[in-house]
Amino acid sequence: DLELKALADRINAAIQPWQARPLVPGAVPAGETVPVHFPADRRVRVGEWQAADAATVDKALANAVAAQPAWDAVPAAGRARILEHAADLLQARMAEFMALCTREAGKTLPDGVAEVREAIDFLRYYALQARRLFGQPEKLPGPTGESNELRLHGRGVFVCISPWNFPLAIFIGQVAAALAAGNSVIAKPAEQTTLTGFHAVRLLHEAGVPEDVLQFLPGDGATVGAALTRDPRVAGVAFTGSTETARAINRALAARDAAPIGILIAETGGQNAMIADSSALPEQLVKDTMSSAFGSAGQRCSAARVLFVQSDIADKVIDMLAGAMDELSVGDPGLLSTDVGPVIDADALATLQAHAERMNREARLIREVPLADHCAHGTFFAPRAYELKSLDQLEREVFGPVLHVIRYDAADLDRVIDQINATGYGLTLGIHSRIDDTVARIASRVKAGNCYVNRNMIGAVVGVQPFGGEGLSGTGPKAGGPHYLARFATERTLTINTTAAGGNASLLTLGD
Ligand code: UN1
Repeated sequence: DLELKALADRINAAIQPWQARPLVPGAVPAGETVPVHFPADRRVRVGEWQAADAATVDKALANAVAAQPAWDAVPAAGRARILEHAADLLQARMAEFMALCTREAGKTLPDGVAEVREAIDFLRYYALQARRLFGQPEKLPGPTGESNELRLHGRGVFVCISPWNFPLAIFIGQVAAALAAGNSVIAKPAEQTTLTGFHAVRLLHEAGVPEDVLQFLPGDGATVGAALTRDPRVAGVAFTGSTETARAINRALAARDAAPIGILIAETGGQNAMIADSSALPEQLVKDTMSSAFGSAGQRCSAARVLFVQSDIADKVIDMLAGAMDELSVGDPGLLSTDVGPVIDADALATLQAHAERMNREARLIREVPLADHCAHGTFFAPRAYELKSLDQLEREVFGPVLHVIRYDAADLDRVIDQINATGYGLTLGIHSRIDDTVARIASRVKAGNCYVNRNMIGAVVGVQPFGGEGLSGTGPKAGGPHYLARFATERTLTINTTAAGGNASLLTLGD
């Protein structure tokens, strides 16, 4: 594909020293400088960024408080137009943002395209929802002589803490929703993908978001994240990342004495299963399992971690999986031929290696994809698949290109369902079966936010497949769904006695 090849060449030529810093009007940031290296070759320096110091965090909060009422007073259509303008700018700068995703996060080119497209979808979708929900007050029927209406307003200052695995899409999704609802926003990117976040914020400013309404605070969770979430000026936090961090944020919000009760919108991890019975079409099952487990180097919270396969077809499916894994190309994410790029950093690699060491002792290795020599300079983890006896052998979410396969007998399907539910997570679920009753039984009993039947189990489409989990996987509401925006808002009911002496009719125009 010539067009994609030209794009790839531009992206690979774009090895420039990117820079990022806090974006806080009136502050003179004095934090330390952090270098950024290409995950596929740590010898390549991609850029550097300056972390926010405590005084900059404080100034950002003061700015955000001061700026919010005027932003909330902008009609929803005005806020929506700015987000739509940002979507147009992003479309025009696709190659630049793909380059950032590849160089900073190690994303493959197809993943980079998907990333930019999803960010654009979030901007347009939340703009649409803002017009629908915030455009007009909702008139509510009531007794004669009274008028009742419901209006939505921004809650105040919203902090958006985003993950490195979708450095543009989820970053922009959270920020766009909080802005659309009339909040001022402080965006704290994942440290690993600060450069991408910085350029996204600059683009939103260029589209028309005032600089004090959207501020950018790079830094680590302990310094910047914790300072924000314990501050009484913060009305709410949108967070995507680990379950442990979500709990810590929840505790910090709750511990703020004399502060408004803060709300948390969290999307966290999963222990996602694919269940395949003997009626599954093996070719389709293997293709969908491969993309769900190894796509994006398994670094999606939606990824398939466990394949439960009915014993009757297990040997055949495992053979086919091993064969498909032999075809995987692991390497430079800037090459069009690459299927699996590096993992995000040395910590992620060490965690995966420790898991593999345990699995090598306790499980049967189905396949390990050998790494080419050039992978030695990057944080590459060889994709692998293991056969386990039981789901209990997995302690926690394994965030990388590792698939675990477990056989089950037809009579044990209910036990499989119970085991999946017993993990406490409830994010994605895959079902491969041609038997409608089986599909219905599994889908109705497994607690999972997103259930996919006879297809892969990643890549939820904004506005069409609202995404998010339950239990240990998150609080909801679902990102890219019709209820997400309302959670960023507070509701105000206005009730007027229209028969009162002197009449309050003039009030009816309040706020219009
Ligand atoms: C995440 O990986 O943090 O459906 C969540 C999908 C993506 C998952 C995003 N929207 O695969």
